[in-house]
Order: sequence, then C-alpha cells, then structure tokens
Amino acid sequence: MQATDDDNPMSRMSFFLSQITTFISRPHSGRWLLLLAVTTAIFSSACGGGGSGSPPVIQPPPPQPTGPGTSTINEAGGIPAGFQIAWSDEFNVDGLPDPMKWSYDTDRNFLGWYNNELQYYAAARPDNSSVANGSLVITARKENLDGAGLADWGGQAYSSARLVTRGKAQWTYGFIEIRAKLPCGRGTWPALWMLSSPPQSAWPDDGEIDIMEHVGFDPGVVHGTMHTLAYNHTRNNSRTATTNVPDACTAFHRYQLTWNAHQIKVGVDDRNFYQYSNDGSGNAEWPFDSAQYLIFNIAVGGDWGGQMGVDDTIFPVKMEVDYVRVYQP
Ligand SMILES: [Ca+2]
Repeated sequence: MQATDDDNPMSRMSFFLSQITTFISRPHSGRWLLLLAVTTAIFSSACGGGGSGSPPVIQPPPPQPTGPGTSTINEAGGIPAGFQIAWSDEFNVDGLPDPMKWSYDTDRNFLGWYNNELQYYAAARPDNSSVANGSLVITARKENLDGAGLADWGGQAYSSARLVTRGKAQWTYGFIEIRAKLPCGRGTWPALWMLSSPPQSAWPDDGEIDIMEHVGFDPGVVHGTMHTLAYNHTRNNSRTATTNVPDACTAFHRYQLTWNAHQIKVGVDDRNFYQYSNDGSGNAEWPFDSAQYLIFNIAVGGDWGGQMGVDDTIFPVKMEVDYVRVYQP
C-alpha cells in the first residue's frame, strides 16, 4: 500500500530515511519540487557556476526510468480461462476468522505502526474482526484501550485489525478475487494487499502488491500499486494507477489481481485498470517470482490516510469481505 508498510524490521537508518523521503514525496504537497529547487540551488552554488561571466550551466534532464512502462490500462479482466480455485474463504462460519487460514499482525503495536498510522491492531478480538452474515467484518473504532489489559498496547486511540495469511497460505502467481465493501470517512485507509513471505523479508526489495487501497478523504478512488526496490514511494516513482468506484463504500465490488511471470494486472469487477510488467532486468524491478501472503486491514490516519486529518465522528467503521478466492491454472 503506498506509504503503507514495511512489514519487516528495517534498520533504524533506513526507517528514518523512509520517513524523510515519505515526507518529501507526498504527491500533492509540492515539497519535492521545493526540495529539488533548494538542492539545485545548493549544487549550483557549490559545484558549478564559476565566477561572474561564466555561461550558465544547463543540466540535462535526469534519465527517465525505463522498466515497467505505463501503469494505467483499461481492458477486460476477470478469471483467466482454465483457472480453478486453489484456496478460498467464503466466510460462512460465524465467530472469529478461521484460525487455520488467518492470523493477526500485531508486530508494531507497542512501537507504533509504519507511516505514523494511529491504530492498534487487535488479535482475535471480535470487536475488531469477526465473521457474520457470510462476511468477514473488520471494524475500526475510536476507543479508550487503557485498562483493557492489552500488553502490547502502545497508547493508540483507535483499534482495528490486520488479518494475514502469513505462515498459513501463500502464492506465487494466480488470479485473486476479493469481494468487499469498503469503510469510508476521513482518516480511514483500508487495504487489500500482499507482501513477500518469510524467509525473504526486506521491504521493498521483495515486492509489495497492493490490490486495493482507498483513502477516506478521497472517496470512490481505488488505487492499485506495486512497490519494488526500483519503484516505490520513498523514491518518488511509485508505479500506481487509480480507477473510480463511486459506491465503493456502500456496495460490494470484486477487487482483482492477475499475476504471472510476465505481468501483474489489477482490476475491479472484471475491468483491469493497472499493469506492471516484467521487463527482464532483474529483481530490483521484478521481485514477483516468489510467494506472497494476503493482508486485509483498516489503518487509521497515517502519512497518506491522515493527510486531511481524522474525523472522529465516523467511528466505528467497517470493511466487509464476502469472500476471497485464489485461482491458479
Ligand atoms: Ca461469503
């Protein structure tokens, strides 16, 4: 998820660096241009220019990235011919999510979550994750958790859940369809996405697949993104695309990933809007030949989701997932 997550421990330095680069790389802030101007000024005065009378040094434009090419597409998608269901959860059994399929990522509760997100992710807590009426329901709440007896509580004012198939199910290639209805409201940041399975675990080197992201201050705009070592938000060159799903928060839609050795496509309701291609140049641009696990979560606030603040009157908010189905040839 853009600016969402390093699911793995990063060094203190790289985390610090990512915070700085995240700060300067927000797409609408103009900070990057400002930094570029300042940097250019510094270099101009420090490295070139010479004395008065020297001709101005005209810098050539920086080389443009080659690599995956255009991200935005508009073409028919859906289940590839001949694919069969290899794994699924229809969420038909009420109660906590099936422990054979799901666990809870709570790794950063005490230290605080990446991207300055504001939530505490509860494990096996029905208030935040449950199955009812045929759907998984992830609920984000504003609540006082002080005194709730949560040993890893880091002082957060919001609770939520981050369900993962990590260690239980993972896939390399395939077609994945998640039928979901999203939470809305300013400050919400729901995501349906994937990260590389251990033992690899360096972000973004091992790749991140964002099938669906939505930020509540920009309702109805669904984002698909791949993060790699060569292309990610900390380098200000994310490969991303958006599509409009005006009723994403009031109706179920099918969020889809088509992934093979040559290309990844992301779509909604059998219409692909995003592609990321393997140009054959290696792992920095294409780390997507090894297994990834699924992550469903609602983040609250954070560098992206919280750009316009958090509206505390919206809570509780919920994301409902009718099913997730993984198809393979
Ligand atoms: Ca269902």
